[in-house]
Amino acid sequence: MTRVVLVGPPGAGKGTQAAALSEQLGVPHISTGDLFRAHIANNTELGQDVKRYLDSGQLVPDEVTNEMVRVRLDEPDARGGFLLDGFPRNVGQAEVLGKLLSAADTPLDAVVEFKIDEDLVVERLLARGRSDDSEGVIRHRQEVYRTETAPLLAYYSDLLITVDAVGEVGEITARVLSALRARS
Ligand code: B4P
Repeated sequence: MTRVVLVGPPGAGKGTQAAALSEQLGVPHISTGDLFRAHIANNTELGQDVKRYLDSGQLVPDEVTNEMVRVRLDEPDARGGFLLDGFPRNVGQAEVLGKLLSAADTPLDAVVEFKIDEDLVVERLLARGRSDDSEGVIRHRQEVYRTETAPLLAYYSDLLITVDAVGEVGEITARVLSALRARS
């Protein structure tokens, strides 16, 4: 199981779990959110372009996101597998990913959904306090998740593994690993 997508509402713990899972599975953690934030921190042209989307909790336009991911997946460390965290985030992005992977004859192995109650994550995110973690922006990101990202669950129904994302970080990692092993 080396080509895995993580899906879940904002603050479900995708980034937290991806860090642990990447070590266990020996594949790189590729987070579109982290890639965008690195561009913003380095004040690149792309960073200047995407900052307003992150600050308001909107999705960055697909053409920008898809191209950034295409370049990242082409790097040598991603050729043997990856954990994609936060991408795809809508069906259009999923279609682009499908084409990229089928051109390389490297299909996805699994899509892991982190299931958690929306109100629980608001507390977590407010405690984290990132610049896009104000209550209004969090609620907007949740709405974007429901309308844009949740349809991916049906799109990926054949590959979908749903994991309860409530509990200790280590417990949740163990749940994901055992669900991935059960499928392979
Ligand atoms: P992301 O960076 O993907 O942010 P996220 O969904 O809010 O975070 P995640 O679910 O990874 O939560 P985390 O582990 O950090 O996206 C940010 C923005 O980037 C988007 O709004 C959008 O603008 C843009 N973007 C990203 N990808 C895009 C795409 N494909 N297309 C277009 N735009 C895109 O955990 C959150 C908090 O919970 C942390 O403080 C953590 O410590 C805590 N936590 C984690 N697990 C816990 C547990 N088990 N118990 C208690 N607390 C826990």
